[in-house]
Parts: sequence; structure tokens; C-alpha cells
Amino acid sequence: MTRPLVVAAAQLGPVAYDEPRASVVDRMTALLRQAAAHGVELAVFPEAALTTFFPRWAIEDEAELDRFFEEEMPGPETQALFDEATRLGVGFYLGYCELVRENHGKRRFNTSVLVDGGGHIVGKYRKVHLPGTAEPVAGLPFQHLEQAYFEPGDLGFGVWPAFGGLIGMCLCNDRRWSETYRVMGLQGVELILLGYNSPAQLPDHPEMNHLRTFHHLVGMQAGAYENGTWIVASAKAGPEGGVEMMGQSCVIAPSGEVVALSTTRGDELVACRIDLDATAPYKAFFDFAANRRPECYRPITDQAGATPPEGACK
Ligand code: CDT
Repeated sequence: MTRPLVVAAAQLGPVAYDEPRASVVDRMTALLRQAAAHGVELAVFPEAALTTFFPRWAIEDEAELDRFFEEEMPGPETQALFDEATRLGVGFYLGYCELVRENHGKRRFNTSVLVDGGGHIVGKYRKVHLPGTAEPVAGLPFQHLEQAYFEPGDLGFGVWPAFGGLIGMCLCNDRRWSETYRVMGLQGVELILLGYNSPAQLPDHPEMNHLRTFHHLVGMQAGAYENGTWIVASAKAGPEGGVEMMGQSCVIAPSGEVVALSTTRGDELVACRIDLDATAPYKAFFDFAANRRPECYRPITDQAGATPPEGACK
């Protein structure tokens, strides 16, 4: 048996600080048209796809910050994306920054939605693991203020029946945490969609700079293999706001192999025909129901920090 699905990472090159939504949406619809021409059924856009990655700046003016957020999805500026995708019959994953008005206050999340080929939202996800800091750090060439601008996601790691399989979502830094994959693995996930904005260099951790691509891939490759799932990961790439953003958009097979990889730092479609049934041998190999030992995994849900045993060297 095969369950073929043509997927694509719809990588975006740099988005300028003042680039209007309409211009970004034009670029995205161009990628969707390319996708349709290649028979793509599901295209994956990056995290915070509609704007520049603003958490690299300390923004004190609330109205200025709000400019980067969407109160509706689709809204007046994103309806064209939904309309074109529906016309083409291409589904998509979209990362965006979500503003919720609640009890006379504002809540902000780093969010993604899964949209079917008819333009209907079938799933929504809010980023769980927020990287960076809640306050600007002096001396850095750029900031990473996600902890200032967003609340941790409150929707868990969902999985939805769609596109003939079981589809999950996560965002950027979530891909570095094995819990992300396992929670979806325990729901039988077959394809994880993931958008990201990762700087190619870490000014506060220069010792890792030469390993950035390795670290980008290694967690996803392990997560795919250990849970028997495909992954499509889509980057914001190239020089944006004075920061080089890692490209390396890719498709990873349930074997853990990278089977497609972007080659540019700009808008690029990385299309790949996958077989959702290729997940089966890996799911059978690990056979969670028979072999998992949840009684030994309690610390994973009961504690956050590492607690060395009594007598450990400090
Ligand atoms: N967007 C995002 O989550 N980026 C992080 C950068 C962390 S550097 C403070 C990442 O994991 O790539």
C-alpha cells in the first residue's frame, strides 16, 4: 500500500522591516502557484511568515508591536492567500503572530494554522518553547525577545486527520525538544509541519556557531526516526534586518534521512513526493503499545529542571 502526498517547504527569503503584508502575501501566492504547477497538495510556510522576525528588536511602542500581529485569520490582508490557495486547491501551513483580545487585555502567541485545500482551517497550534529573553540583553548585536512578546502556547501539541494522514504542527525552537515529537508520536502523527526563523550565528553562544546546521537537523532527524514520522521544515532565509537567517528548509523521512533540502537564501519551493505509509515500518519497529515503559518516564512530566542524584559532583 502507498499513501502518496506531494508536499513542499515554501521557504521565504528576507522580509524587510517595513515590507507591507500585501507584498509578502504576493510572494507567498507566487510560491503557491509554483506549488500547484508541481502538483503540490500541501505547502509549508515559515514561522511568522507575514512579517520580518521582529523579536530581534526591542520594540517599546505598543502600537508598533501590534503592527506585526494578526487579530483575525484570515484577515483583510491574508484573505488573498486563502483565496488563491482555494482556487489552486493547495493546502498550507502558515506561521503568524496572533493577537487575542480578552477581558479588555491583549494576549500574544506565536501561532500556526493548518489549512485544507478548500481554504478551511483544520488545526491551530501555539508555540510552546519560547526561546530568547524577556528583557533586552546589553551588548548583543541583535536580540531574541520572544519571551517578552509572546505567551507560551496553551493548546498542546495537536494532531489532526487531514490530507489522508495524521498531521501535527510545531514552530522553530520546539524542534529542539524531544517532548515535541513524542507527544505527537503518541497520537500517531505521520507528518509534522514546522516553520522557523533561526539565525545562522548565535552571538551569545559563539562556541556553537559552526554547528548551527547540524543542530538544526539532528533533533528533527532523531524526532522523525524515533516517532516514525515525516517532517517538512520551512525557513525564513538570508540576510534579514542585519541578521543572516539559516535556510536549510527540508523534508525528513521517517528513516531520519534528509530527502530534500533548499539550496538558496531566498524564496524557494522545495517539493517532494512522500508516502505516508513509509511511516509504518518505523512505527512497527518501536511498537509503542508493546514496548514503552511510561512508569519509568515520570520525571518527564513531573519536573522541569535537572535534579542530579544525592552525592553527585558539583
Ligand atoms: N524563532 C526561534 O525559535 N528561533 C530559535 C533561536 C534561538 S536563539 C535565541 C531557534 O531555536 O532557532
